[in-house]
Amino acid sequence: MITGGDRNCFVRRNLNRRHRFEKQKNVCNRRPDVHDQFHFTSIVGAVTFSHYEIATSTISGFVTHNDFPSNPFLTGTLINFDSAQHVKDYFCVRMQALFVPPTTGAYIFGAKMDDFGKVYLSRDETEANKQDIINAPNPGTRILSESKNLEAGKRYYLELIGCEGGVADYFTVNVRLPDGSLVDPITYNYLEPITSP
Ligand SMILES: [Ca+2]
Repeated sequence: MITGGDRNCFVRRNLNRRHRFEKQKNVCNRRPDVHDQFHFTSIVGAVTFSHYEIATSTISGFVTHNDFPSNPFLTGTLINFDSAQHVKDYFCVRMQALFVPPTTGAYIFGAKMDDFGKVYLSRDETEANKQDIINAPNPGTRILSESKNLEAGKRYYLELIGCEGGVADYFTVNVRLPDGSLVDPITYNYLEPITSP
């Protein structure tokens, strides 16, 4: 169903792979070239995802825009810290969740972003204490954070912001655990939802 006038539309889609069943609710200002690309799920994921129709070549152009952060073009939740690929050109995204370490030790975060973006980690579950740990000005390569000593079971606010210009687009965050294994992307079993948008 298409309704007009409300840009704060909430889209949640059920993508049941077994039955190839797809259900879509409450779609506002629907633009098929955008909405059909997102992997939203009826299972409420831990990652709050927001898409902004903002064309910019810098992060500062994104975070100082009038639509950021409270007026996204659409929002939804994702199971993993991984956006859709090849959505469209000229947009920005924000992904937020709480990272919960399974063990105490040293963690190294990584990101793959096209065109560019930043990853923030807080020392606790609040956004107010976030610091940027990854700044990726160019697409393609996996950019690593410094090693972070984290406590098992504690909640750490984790955020990605990024923007796409043209051609390919993807935004994903991964992590190397203290035992050396790589979780790419960070999956739902290491994440909890943020407590406030
Ligand atoms: Ca691109």
